[in-house]
Amino acid sequence: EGAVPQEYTAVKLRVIELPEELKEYEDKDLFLIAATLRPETMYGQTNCFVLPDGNYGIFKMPGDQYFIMAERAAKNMAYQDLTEEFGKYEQVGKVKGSVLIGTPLKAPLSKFEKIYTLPLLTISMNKGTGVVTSVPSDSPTDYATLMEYKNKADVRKKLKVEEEWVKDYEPFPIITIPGEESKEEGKEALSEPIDMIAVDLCKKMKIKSQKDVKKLEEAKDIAYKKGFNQGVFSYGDFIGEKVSVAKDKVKDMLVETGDALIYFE
Ligand code: A2H
Repeated sequence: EGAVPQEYTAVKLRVIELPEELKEYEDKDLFLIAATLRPETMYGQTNCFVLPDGNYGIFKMPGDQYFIMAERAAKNMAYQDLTEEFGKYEQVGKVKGSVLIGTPLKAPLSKFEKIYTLPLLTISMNKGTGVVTSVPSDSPTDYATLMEYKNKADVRKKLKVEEEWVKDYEPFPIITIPGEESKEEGKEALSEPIDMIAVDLCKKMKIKSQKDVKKLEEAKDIAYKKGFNQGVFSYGDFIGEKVSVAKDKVKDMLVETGDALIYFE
């Protein structure tokens, strides 16, 4: 943890079919809580990630809602006035990440009615909520991981991912990086527009797996900076607006509809 607090948007992905182990939550409002730095990309969600070996807690939150996330996050939320009583949180259960794999969710703003929970082996349980929502068009890690599950039967088998959970899900453009026109009359453009920065980078850098951590680290930085500084929405409620300007509008909208909360750590 650095000296400067990082602002995350904690996005609520509703559990729409319970795994056997969680049947007692049948008539409850139960959510996986994903921490993101890019709330404006939520239109592009195709799946959600958890760490199979991760220990998650189930926490009772105000309004009779139940959040699945790392206990660390619940504790932090307690000191940000997000729980029933300041400084306190109520844990009602626990669940291993592996139990959540394959769980269908309803993700706010996603164009898909239903997305699935998949494994991601590079999740740190000491950051955010330990749950990562996946936007393969704009996050290189998300793209590399989803494509690996779509294309490699052996990886699916090893990580217990069913083809059913990935086969109908493709990244789609939500943010365009405009091309650069030449200043000189009649000269060809300096660069072409890019409609899915993460896809572009993974292809150019030949990233093929969630295990290519070194390259992914580099790609992640480029995607993040370009998306924020140059990106323009091509999908959703703010088409044509710059990401740097409208990012907060999407974030505020998610908070106002009760689909997300602001969380610092
Ligand atoms: B981001 P930082 Cl479109 N372990 O959200 C590993 N990764 C985690 C995590 C954890 N415990 N908690 C959150 N993250 C991911 C969207 C996104 C993200 C896009 C592009 C880039 C990007 C959709 N996935 O992150 O270490 C989450 O993925 C690249 C910076 O705090 C979160 O934002 O900088 C980001 O990493 C937080 O990483």
